[in-house]
Amino acid sequence: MAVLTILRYPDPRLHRVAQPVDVVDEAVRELVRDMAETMYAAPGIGLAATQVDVHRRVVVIDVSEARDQLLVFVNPEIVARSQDEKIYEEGCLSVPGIYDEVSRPDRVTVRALDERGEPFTLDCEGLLSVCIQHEIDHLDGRVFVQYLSRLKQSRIKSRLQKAERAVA
Ligand code: QAP
Ligand code: CO
Repeated sequence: MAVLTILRYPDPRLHRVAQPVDVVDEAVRELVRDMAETMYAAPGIGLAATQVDVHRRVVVIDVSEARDQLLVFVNPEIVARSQDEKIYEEGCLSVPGIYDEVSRPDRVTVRALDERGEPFTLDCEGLLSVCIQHEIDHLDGRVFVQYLSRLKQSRIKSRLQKAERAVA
């Protein structure tokens, strides 16, 4: 097990499109374990492989209060979304310290493989719905700040670049 390095916006590698996993083998399960350890250590509620510079379609989520309900999604796909949208204040481990409102479909149905390669379908609402949509966006190379105005995006970029220089 290992805590992996999380890429920080505006790293261009966050905009790469992840490739589907063809076999859920031991290497994929090791990636899942490392991603879970990284997410819990952060701490965060969701992490996509893209954020740890692995461009494969793998997501881990735990929105439980007790942090003991890990959800693993390999090759996740949204197969249905509600017409009505909801606004939620989002953050991201790749955009530390920045939170802003994003509107997304209120409910989604997701199809994916679990860590054994077994297909499952999950109806998601509330925080889980926001989180899985946010994480699938990462796999498609999209970061939540891209839903904000150009002005906000450039402010966030300079803030994070300044913070990067301060630690360097
Ligand atoms: C995505 O985000 C998400 O800025 C997961 O300083 C967020 O785990 C989905 C975090 C909100 C739905 C709603 C962010 C930790 C964690 C930070 C996270 C930070 C430390 C973000
Ligand atoms: Co994120």
